[in-house]
Amino acid sequence: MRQKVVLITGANGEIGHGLIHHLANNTDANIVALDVNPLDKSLRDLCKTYIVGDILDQMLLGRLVVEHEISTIYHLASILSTKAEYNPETAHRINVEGTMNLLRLAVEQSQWQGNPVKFIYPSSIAAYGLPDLKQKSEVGAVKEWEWNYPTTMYGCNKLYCEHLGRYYSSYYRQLSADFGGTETVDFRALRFPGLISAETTPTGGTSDFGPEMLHAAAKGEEYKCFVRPETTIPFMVMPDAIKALIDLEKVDKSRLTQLVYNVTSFSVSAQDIFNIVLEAFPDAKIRFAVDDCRQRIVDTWPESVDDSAACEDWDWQPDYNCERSFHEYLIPAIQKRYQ
Ligand code: AKB
Repeated sequence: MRQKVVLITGANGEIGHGLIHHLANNTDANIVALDVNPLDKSLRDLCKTYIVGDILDQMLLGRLVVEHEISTIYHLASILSTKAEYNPETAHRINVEGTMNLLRLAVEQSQWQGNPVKFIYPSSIAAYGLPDLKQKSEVGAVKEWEWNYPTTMYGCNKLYCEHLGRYYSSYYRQLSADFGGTETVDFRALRFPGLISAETTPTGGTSDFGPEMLHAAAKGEEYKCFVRPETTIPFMVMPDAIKALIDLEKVDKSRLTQLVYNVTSFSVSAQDIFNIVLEAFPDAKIRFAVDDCRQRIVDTWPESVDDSAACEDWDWQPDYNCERSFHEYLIPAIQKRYQ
């Protein structure tokens, strides 16, 4: 008998770390972790198995379903917004073709099992694209269907993959004779703001100035913040991001009125983060040195997002506001980590 498992792609990343810890400590899920790099040693004992491999490797994915009955997929693997701009075509392959491979696997698994496989997909505020700073300051909290004009390859990939999720869950092979008669994937996506974790630092994102400022200050390292002080975007700490993924996975499908949900916690400027960091680490060596290219990207992202649909449909509420995020989670944990 094949065992029921939860598949996590991009398991070595920031969200992967938090999610694996959560699932291992709070559920009896058998975790199969997949990443292009060997899984961090600290995570290995928490997983049933870990596989080093590429989501573009069809043979590898084929072998996965031979060996496991996959009930839920957390598809976390992706190339983030800054990194993707250095090689947009490669990013497209990984972010889009990789996602399609997993969606296809999920549909096939759903049909074999006679039950929909849940596909939990972290999308991003990068799916939005505001035309200029005037609009950015005037539009307020954006709703899921507004300003869907991303300017980065990563943002385009995320938005398109949300649509692919809708296609694979409702219209896949819509001309086939048995269309509608078989189970399809149960796709659910979250649009995350910039994420900040006390345990890991991000690589290749453009919201990274927030976490990088904090971690550099705690390590006593110099840091050049690459956006202007007044630059504002929404953020969320990792425990809330994990909570959002878990809550969305758990909720009964009948309560969901859409496939893609904004979630947010607090909106702050780079200057706000600088002030909080300096108060906690008075010797921090941080200065602002704007990188015009990365600034242009952040300028297209909204100052805040409207997460009322998530609040109404599945009772979403972050546990951490700005005050609690920094003073009860980030600063104490980071101080301890780099002591
Ligand atoms: C990035 O900066 O690319 C990500 C994101 C906002 O999705 N952190």
